[in-house]
Amino acid sequence: MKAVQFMKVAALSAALSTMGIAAQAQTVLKIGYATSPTSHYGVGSTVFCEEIEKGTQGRYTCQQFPSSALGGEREMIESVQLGTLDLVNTSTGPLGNFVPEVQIVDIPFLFRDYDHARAVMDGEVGQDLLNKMQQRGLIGLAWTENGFRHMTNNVRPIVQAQDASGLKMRTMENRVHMDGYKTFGILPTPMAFPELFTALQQGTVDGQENPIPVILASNFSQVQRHLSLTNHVYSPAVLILSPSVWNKLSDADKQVFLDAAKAGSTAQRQKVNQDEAEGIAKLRQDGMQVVEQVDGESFRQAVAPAYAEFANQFGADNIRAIQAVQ
Ligand code: EAX
Repeated sequence: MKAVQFMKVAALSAALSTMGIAAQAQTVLKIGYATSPTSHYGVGSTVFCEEIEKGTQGRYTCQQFPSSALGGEREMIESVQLGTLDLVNTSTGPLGNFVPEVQIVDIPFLFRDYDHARAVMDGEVGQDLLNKMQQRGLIGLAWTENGFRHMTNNVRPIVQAQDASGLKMRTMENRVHMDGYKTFGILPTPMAFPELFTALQQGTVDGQENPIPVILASNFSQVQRHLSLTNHVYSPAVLILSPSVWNKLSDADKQVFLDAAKAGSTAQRQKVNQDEAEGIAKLRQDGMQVVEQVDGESFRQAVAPAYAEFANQFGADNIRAIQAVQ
């Protein structure tokens, strides 16, 4: 009797441990981002998830939390650092609060165009910054993209810097942006992204600034009348993994994750390109008044004096090195 019972227990525990191994063999990673599943962040994250699933033969899969379901970008980065969230695909907006060196890429009018920005982020400067993240408990897998930012507001069309003067604008929780935008005369109001739509709706702020893909995905045309293609700052984004996951990966799996992040980045940037090409007509249809010919020089002149402070903070050589990338 006793022997039979023992055998039963042994068989049961063997079965359980097999199940245990099976359950452990499939890890579901939680990934969060600010906008909808069909937005640029959704497209990039989905490709990343498909690629890690393929590359690890299904040992790693994702559960996606789009549309700020897990909070603002600052909160998501914090969660990834703590290991309560596995991945975040986030703009650099609040990232400088964790990795101060990253703020250099948030300087207004630093990048000439998409080709320049992508070359810098995928080159030595970008790689250095990814390495810096590692020292702060964040594994930067690859630079993705949010896009060049443009201003929207409910007061007047912005053609030159002076038109922005006196407007109360929501900004990201980003010192460099705030310092830069003050030179345009804007009254910067830092706020987490999930609060933004309501703030615009209720008139807590006059306006905001974001790339076309975000303006589209967030239906800002419902609550903002004017859009000006100011291109005043490039908004990089990055796919960040928690060290608690990274440290458990084999070398081969690490490579799969890095390659998947690259593929995700390519897809995300393609979606940004597509939104830039098709989105403005859509926003016009939705009733926005669009200023395409902005006096960029007036903005550049306004921000020029702030470059002395940026040079102090980040090093004139480092800024010049970014500007020199072809
Ligand atoms: O990353 O906060 C912002 O305005 C960001 O551009 C948005 O969360 C997408």
